[in-house]
Amino acid sequence: MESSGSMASGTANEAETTKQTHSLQRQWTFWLDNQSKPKQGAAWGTSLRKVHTFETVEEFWCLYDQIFKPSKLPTNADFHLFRSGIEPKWEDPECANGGKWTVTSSGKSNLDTMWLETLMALIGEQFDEADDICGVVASVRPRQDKIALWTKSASNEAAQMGIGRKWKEILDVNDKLTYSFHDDSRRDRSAKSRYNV
Ligand code: MGP
Repeated sequence: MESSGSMASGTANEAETTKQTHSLQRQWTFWLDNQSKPKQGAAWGTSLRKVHTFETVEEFWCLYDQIFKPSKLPTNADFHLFRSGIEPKWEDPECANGGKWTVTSSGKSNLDTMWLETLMALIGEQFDEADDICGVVASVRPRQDKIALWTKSASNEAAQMGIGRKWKEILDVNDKLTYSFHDDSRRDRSAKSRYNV
C-alpha cells in the first residue's frame, strides 16, 4: 500500500515538474511584415501584424520551433521580436528618438544563427543597457538580408556603443556594425550611419 502511495505521489510530482515554467524578465511579441506582394499605394505598415506574445522560456522554444525562421521568409518580408507594448515603427513613442544597429548576413544559415543568438540574448537579458533596447528585426532583401537591433535613445552614444559592442561579441562577427538614427532614415533613406563598432 505504502509503495503504491509513494508511486502515486511520485507521479504527481513528475507531473508538477513537467508543468513548471520559467518566467522571463519581460514579455515579448513576435511580429511579421510581409511586403513581398505590396498593395499598390498602400502606406508602409499596412501589412505589419502581431504574431504572438509570450513570457516564459517554454513558450519561447515552442514558438521558435513552430514558427518559421527568417531564412524561410519571402523577399521583402520582415520578422520582429519586440518588447510587448512597443510597436516596431519609428512612430512608436519608445522608438521615436531611437535608432538601430545593423548587421548584414552572409547567407541564409548565417541569418538564422544570428537571429537565434540575438533572440536568446534579448530574452536572457544579456545586455547591460537592456532597458534601452526595443527589439530586433530580421529583413529579407533582394540584395542582402540583415538584422537590426532597435534602441531607444539614439543620442546617448555611450549606451549605443555599449549595446553595439556587446551585440558584436554575441554574434561573433568581424564585419562592421553600423548605427543609424531613425530620424535620419526618415529624412533620407541613404543617410550616413552615426556610430560603428
Ligand atoms: P526599411 O525596411 O527599414 O529598409 O525601410 P530597407 O527596405 O531594408 O531599405 P533601406 O535601403 O532603407 O535600408 C524602407 C522604407 O520603408 C523606408 O525608407 C520608409 O519609407 C519605410 N519605413 C520603414 N520603417 C521601419 C518605417 C517606419 O517605422 N515608419 C514608417 N512610416 N515608414 C517606415
